[in-house]
This record gives sequence, structure tokens and C-alpha cells, in this order.
Amino acid sequence: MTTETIYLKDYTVPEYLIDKTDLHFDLSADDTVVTTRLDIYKNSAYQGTDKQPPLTLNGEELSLISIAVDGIALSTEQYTIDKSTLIIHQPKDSFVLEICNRINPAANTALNGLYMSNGMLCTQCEAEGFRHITWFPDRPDVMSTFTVSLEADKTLYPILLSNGNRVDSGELENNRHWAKWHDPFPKPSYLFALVAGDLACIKDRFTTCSGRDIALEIYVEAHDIDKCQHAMQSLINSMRWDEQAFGREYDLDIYMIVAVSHFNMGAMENKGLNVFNTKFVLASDKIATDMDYENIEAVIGHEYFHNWSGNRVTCRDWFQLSLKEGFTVFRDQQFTADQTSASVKRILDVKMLRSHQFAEDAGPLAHPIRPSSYMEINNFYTLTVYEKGAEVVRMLHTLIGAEGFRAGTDLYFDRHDGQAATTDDFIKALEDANNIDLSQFKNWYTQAGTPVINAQTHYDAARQVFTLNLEQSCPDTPGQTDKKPYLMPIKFGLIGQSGKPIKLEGEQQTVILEFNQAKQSFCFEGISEQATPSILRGFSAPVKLKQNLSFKEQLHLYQYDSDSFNRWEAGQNCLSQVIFEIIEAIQNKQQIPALDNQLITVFESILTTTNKVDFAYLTLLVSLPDKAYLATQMQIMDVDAVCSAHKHLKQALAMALKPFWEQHYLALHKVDAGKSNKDIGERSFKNICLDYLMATESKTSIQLAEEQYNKAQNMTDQLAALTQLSHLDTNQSKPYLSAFYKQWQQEDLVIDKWFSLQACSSHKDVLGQVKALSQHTDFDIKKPNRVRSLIAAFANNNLQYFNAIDGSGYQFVTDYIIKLDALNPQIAARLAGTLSQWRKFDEVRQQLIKSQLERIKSSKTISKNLLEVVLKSLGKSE
Ligand code: B3K
Ligand code: ZN
Repeated sequence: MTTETIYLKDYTVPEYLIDKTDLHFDLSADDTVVTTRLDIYKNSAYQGTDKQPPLTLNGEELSLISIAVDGIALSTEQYTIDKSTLIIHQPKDSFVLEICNRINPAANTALNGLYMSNGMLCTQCEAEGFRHITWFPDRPDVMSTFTVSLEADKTLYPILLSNGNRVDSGELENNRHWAKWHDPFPKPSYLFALVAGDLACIKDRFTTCSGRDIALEIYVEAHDIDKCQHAMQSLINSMRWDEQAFGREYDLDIYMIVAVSHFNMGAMENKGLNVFNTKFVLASDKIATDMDYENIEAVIGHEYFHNWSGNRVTCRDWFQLSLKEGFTVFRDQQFTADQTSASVKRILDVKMLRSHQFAEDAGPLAHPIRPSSYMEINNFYTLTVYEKGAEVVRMLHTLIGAEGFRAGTDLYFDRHDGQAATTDDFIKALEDANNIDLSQFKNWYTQAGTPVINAQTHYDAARQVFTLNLEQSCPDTPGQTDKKPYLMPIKFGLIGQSGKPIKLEGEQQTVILEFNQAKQSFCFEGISEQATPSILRGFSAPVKLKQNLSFKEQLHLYQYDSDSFNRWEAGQNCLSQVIFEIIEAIQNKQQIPALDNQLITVFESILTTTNKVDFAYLTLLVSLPDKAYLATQMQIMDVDAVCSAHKHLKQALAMALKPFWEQHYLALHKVDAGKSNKDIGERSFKNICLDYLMATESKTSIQLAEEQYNKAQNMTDQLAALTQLSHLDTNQSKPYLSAFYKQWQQEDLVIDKWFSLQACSSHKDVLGQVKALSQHTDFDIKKPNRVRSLIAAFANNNLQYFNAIDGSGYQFVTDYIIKLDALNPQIAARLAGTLSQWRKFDEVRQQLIKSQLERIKSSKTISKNLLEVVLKSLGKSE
């Protein structure tokens, strides 16, 4: 397979545009007939040029029935069809094109375009799925108004949905019926959707800020109808929040969400008709954890917020993806922060960013948030585009301030409503609304890699001046060297010796410094004591901060920093330092150092001052750093040493503070627990106490876990207990795993958890277990959720056994990547990303991983998606 690289620099405006798109679908599972009628006209940007350009439409795996221009069938000389395009050689300046073609949804295992999920028909068109439905200029800068009629069997497909408002419907002969939908807002093809199936629905209503009445409908398979209430409430919360926080009102008369079991990602923001992975819709106390509830609200919010940031203002081309995704992730993060605890939300987001996005940015797949080239756009729905993209928007918010930022987004939405815009347009709106120059800031959009900041501080007691010296640099990434300095906000504060924050400017205890040079110094006058610096508060820029604080100073911040993020961060730094000391001892076969008493004292004081605290935050304060994050900080990842050291420290803290863990566990454990933020926080803290207690390996702790499992009334507690029990030896864990399976056999989403839990086990025969599970009757390679819960969970989360030194983990996952690629290239390519980090390992593992990458590369029918990941991972292509 040869692949073509697409470059941003080659972008040209479309030669032809479409005014109206009329689609008719004669639906059936294995033979759907699509009739398309397009009102096409030449783009005014091309008027007057001598040569009439041909019209190129995209289309893949379609069979043509007929093609006509202005009612007259085209002869075969007038057009050319190949594997991916249909070219009309000499089009007129304006004409009506009618195409009729066949597709086979039942054969569509890639879940891209029109496909089947448990007997229903549904679509996924972003980024380039529409070309699997009919021939069309399948690019986001061609926007038109869609009218869609659907015709199908009434028994198999009683519900027929598409974007916009339902304008008509009726009965047909042979037990068939039809419905017609019209969406008045011009949109690109990637936002098109249709759903046909036997679905149940819950309904509600929402009155917008201007008093418009909106119908809200959530469609699911009938057996799930009792699990939609939380999703509906989340939608209502999102609609209200976007009015208040961003002044965005909903525009159509109806908003629909459909949950499907087979879905390549989380959800899709199709105009007025979101299609969701069931995982982000269905919830009840019995089947969903507290985190599931929170994720559902966040994803419902995210897709709803796209109605403005993505749909009303869309992307000019796919290089601009972060324009809608980074911005919308920022919006959903703010939303969740407002609904839950802002401190906790920030920490969770940063943890994810640093463990995974930083690794992406440091590896062969690194790319700027606005990439300059791609082979397969679906490979660019990455943590960089989404999460780093959101950090970049957050920095703009910090630099400009909440009010100025809002003025900028208002101008952006106003100025570009109905248009396909660029990231430069976004920046320009922020600049114009605030009369500022952000040209240097744009380096964040064009340079890949995580910047490194070196911070040194100096206190001049005689002059009472505290100086902060900062230096920034950014490592080389594929195809990019000699990076220019970034403009970034550094939130800064000082903590005095007594633990009190020091005033810096007037009454302000935190200042925002604009750091925009390779080296820069900031001085603070009138500082009367040697204070401890708290740099990068709230993680105000997505960078690696290196500073010369002693263990004692970090402990001081851990105990006293008034910035909740930096307080947590200081604790993590202390704990990381201890873990790295243990790792060193393990590697040098030396005795492991005893636990530092000062650390225990600080832990103790944290565990005793629990009055009125946010328990969700407290949980994070006492949690150990993620193993994946620790591993990425090593020159050569020694996963075995990381896992042993992590376990060792957990055990030591568990033993040293046993009475505290016990006391809190017993005080907070309730069988019938509520759903307020307080209840959720207490539950998470209770479960981390259980985690520490289990690390003591005592009989009584095991009994606590068993009892919690047996009596649990909610999935959070049941799963937390089962996770603990799953790490015991097989004899002890098996009865619980079997009982759990038996209890939840009918609940797909719970069975996903059951697969995942076993894939993440720390047993030494976990691979054998995963292999056996891949033969289980409930395992289905065609279901992305299942593949993610077993194979991807093992590859991503089982640091130790995926990376087993005999190569068995790599071999197994590679077998699956190859098998999957034939069915679903998007999922296969994503899974292959787990092999991209080979340079971080020792020589033996490097060879093992490389040989698997070569094996994939040589497979005969490799997809474009997978080939791009493999070539880049091997470093054979930019
Ligand atoms: N925009 C979609 C993602 C589409 C992924 C295509 N491979 C969901 C989201 O980000 O909201
Ligand atoms: Zn999105």
C-alpha cells in the first residue's frame, strides 16, 4: 500500500460549492440505495478563470446505479470513477447533479459511514465517513443545507431519524414507512447523521434563555430505557451552563441523542442528532461508577458544546481540528469543574495529560496541535489535538482573563457563524476583542514537543527581594528542531515559613507572569522572609518544570501551599523522589532505604485534619503517582523496578499509617450511599483507604474487601472491592470474578469492566488469562468497547506484563492489531500506538517491539491508518 501525505500548505479553496443537498435513503441492512441531488455552483473565487476545472467528488466502496446532470444521464466519457473519486470532466457553472448508488451497511465492520449495530442502522461521518455513503465533496469547508428522507421496513426500523427538524412522514406499501428531515443550518458532510431502528425513547423539554421551547429526546435499545435519566439531566445542565458561561443558546427545535453499542470513539456531535457510545449514556447506581456518572455528564456536555464550537463555526480543513476539539475540551473541563470540584478536576486532567500526552509529545508520533501534514486524518484525533489543545486555550484564558476571553469568544462566534474557520481566526478574534498581539503565542499551534522550564530562585534578605529566574527550551521532535520560545502564563506565589501565603502585588497572593523569552527574570520586592516558591500554580502551562527545591521545601508546600494544584503537586514530587530512590536501590541491588519520617508526619497531619475537607481532593493528596507517569520520567524505562518500587512505597505507607486508614475506612463506609459530591468524595477516599489496607496483605483487610463486595449496593463500591480481590491469587479471586460475571452477564457495559479488570491484574499469568478471555463467548472483536476493555486495557495499563521481557505481551497485542486491521483500521491503528514508545526501553525490549512493528508493516493488506502509525513509529517517515 502506498500512502499519500496531505499538507496544510497545499490547501486551496473548493472549486465548487453546494447550496442544497437532498438525500433519499431506501434503507435495508445489506442493500441500501442512496439517491443524492446536489445543487452545485462554481465558487466565486474561481469565476472568470479560463479553464473550467473538473469537479472531483470523494467516494469509496460505492456502486453506481445512475448519474445525471440537470436531468440528463451522463455518458461514460463525461466522468471517471476510481477507488476513491468520481470526476466530472466538464461541469457547468451551476447545475443539479443526481447520483444513485448502493451500499452494504451490514458489511461495514470499520464502523465508518453507514453501518449496523445490534440490528439498528446508524452513521459515523467524521472525519471522512460520508464518502462511504455517497459521492460528495467530503471536506469541511463545503457547507450546505440538508434535506433527508428515509424509507424503511416499519417493523425492523420503526424509528427514522436524521439532522434538524422532522418535516413530514407517511406510510408506504409492503409494511414500509418514511420520514423527512430538514436541517436549516448549512453544514459540512461530516456532521450528517441518520439512525433507523427499533428504539425506545425518553423525552424532556428545555426552555432556552430567550424562551424557546426545545424537545429533548434520548433513544436507546428498549432494555436500557431505565438508564437514561442521568444523561437527560446532563444534557439539561449542559444547555443551561453554555448559556450562562459562554452566552450560547441552542438553535434547532429538537435535540436528539442515540446510544449505540458499536462505536469507534466516545460520541459524535452531528447537528441535532448526536450518536453516542452506550458507555457515555447509560447509567444507574447498580451499573455505573461515580466516575462513569461524571464522564457521561462531561461527554454529553462536550458534544452539546460542539453545537457552537464545531457546528455553527466549523473547521476549514482537518489541520484545524484543534480549533473545535481543543476549545470544546476546554469548555467541557470548565463545565465539569463547575459541577464538581474544580481542584479535583484540574488535577485529574493534568494527570492524564502528563502520563499520556507528554509521552506522545516525546515520541515518534509527536505533532503540533495544528499538524502540518497527515496521511490519515483519523490518526490525528489525539491527546495532543484534544488535551494539549485544551491547555493552549486555557493559557489564552489565563493570559487574557475571564472577561476578555469571553469578549473574544463572543466575537469569534459572531464573526464566523455559519463559516468554516481556522485557528488563526480564533486567535484574531481574541486579539481584536482585547486589542492585544498574540503572534508569539501561535508557536503553541505550530511547534510540537513539551517545553521544559528550568526555574531557579534567589532571595536577597538585605534588599528583601525575591528573584525568580526562568529558562525555557523545547526538545526536537520529528521534523522540527530549533524551536522558538513560547509565550506562556506562569502563575506564581510564595509560601512563608509559617505556612501562610505571602502578598506579592497589593493583596494578591498569586501573580500571572508572562514568560516569553528563552531566559527571563522576575523580581518581587518587599519580601520580608526566605519563602518557598510555588511555581506554575494550577499547572498554568503544559510544560515540564524543573526546579531546585529540597525535599524539605517540597514537604512544606505539600502541607501548606494555598494553591490546591501545587499542594498536590508538591506531594507527588516528594513521593516520586522516594520512589526513584527505591528504584535506584533495586537497580543497584542495595538495601531499600527506610521511609522518611518527615513524610510520614506530613501524611499523618493530612490524615488527621479531615474536618470539612473535600474528600475527593484528599484522595488525590494521598494517592501515589501513576506508574506510567513515573516510567516516562526515566531515561530508560525500567517497568519492573517502577512496579516493585511503587508497591514497596505503598506497603510502607500502608503499614506506617495503618490505624488512620482503618479509622477512616470504618467511619466513611456506608452500604447505602448517596450521590451528592460529598458522598462521592467520601466514597473515593474510603476506597483509597481500602487500597492501602489491602497493601498490608492482612487477613482483616481481605475480609473488609470481601464484605464490601458482598454488601455493595452501588457499582463504585462493588468494583473497588473486586479490583482489590482480583489481585489476590487465583483461588481467592476466582469465586468473586465468577459471581460478578454471573450477576452482570446481561449488562454489556459491566461486562466490559469485568474484562478490563482482569486485563489489568498484577498476576504473573495475566497474559494467559487475557488470552483465555479473548476466546470467551462474550468477547467480540467487532465491538470496539470489548477490544478496548480487554486488548487495549492490557496494552495501555498493564505496564509490567505488556512489557514482559520475553516479548509475549507484544506478540499477543500485535496478533490482534493485524487481525483487527482487516476489520476496523481506526481501532487497529490506535492500538498500534502502544508500540510507538520503543525507544524508551532497554535494548532487548527495543528489538522485540521493533520486530513486531516490522511484522505489521510486512502484512500484505495493511490499511493506510495502520501503515502511518507503524512507519512513523519506526521513524521511517516524517
Ligand atoms: N468529533 C468526534 C470525534 C470524531 C472522531 C473521528 N475519528 C467526537 C468529539 O470529539 O466530540
Ligand atoms: Zn469533540
